[in-house]
Amino acid sequence: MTLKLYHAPLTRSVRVLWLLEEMGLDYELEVVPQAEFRKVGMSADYRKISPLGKWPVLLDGDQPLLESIAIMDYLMARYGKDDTAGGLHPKRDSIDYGLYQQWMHFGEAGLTTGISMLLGHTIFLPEEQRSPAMAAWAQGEVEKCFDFAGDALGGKDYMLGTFTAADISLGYMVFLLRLIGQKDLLPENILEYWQRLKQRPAWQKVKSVS
Ligand SMILES: N[C@@H](CCC(=O)N[C@@H](CS)C(=O)NCC(=O)O)C(=O)O
Repeated sequence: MTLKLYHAPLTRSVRVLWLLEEMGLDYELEVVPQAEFRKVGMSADYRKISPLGKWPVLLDGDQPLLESIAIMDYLMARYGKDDTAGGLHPKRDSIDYGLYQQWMHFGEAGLTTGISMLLGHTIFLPEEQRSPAMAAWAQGEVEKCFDFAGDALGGKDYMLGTFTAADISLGYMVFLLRLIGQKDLLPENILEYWQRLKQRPAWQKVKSVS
């Protein structure tokens, strides 16, 4: 097995790096420095493995794979220790697996529209093109989504009770919102959840790669 992760710190490739560490797999890491992120993303060489110029990309042998959640599912299915990938997901034929999939995908599919609009209209677009109305709408969407996640978390430590890969998916978005100064959109128990997540040994490794 030769796994190679193309990683851009702070981006969704954090999820894959975090999972590789949780699984204890061997992998190569190719890190793009923050300052070169845009330039490398547009380069013809990088576009050969990532046609949209995005991160993450996982190479398994010669095969490039895109989409952080799909890559996580793949790694656990192919290289997981047992039928729960060593406890990183519930058994596939259990009712909990449905709930696990819900949170796994909610972390990306459910949250991306609001978070992308928020990023665009508070950071990425030139100031004169930003719409305060769109930023306010996006904040409302993100807040609604995290109220839902916070209600479901309740007093539990993790979304399914015990730590699973779904916490990596959702946890990355909590990390991102804090990073962009939008922590006020998060309920108190989600902020506490993040404090727990960042104690994990695998997160220490993610944090050390920049
Ligand atoms: N749904 C994709 C999103 C990938 C994505 O948008 N990555 C961003 C960073 S988080 C990126 O590489 N952006 C660079 C660009 O669009 O130029 C995933 O989960 O992997």
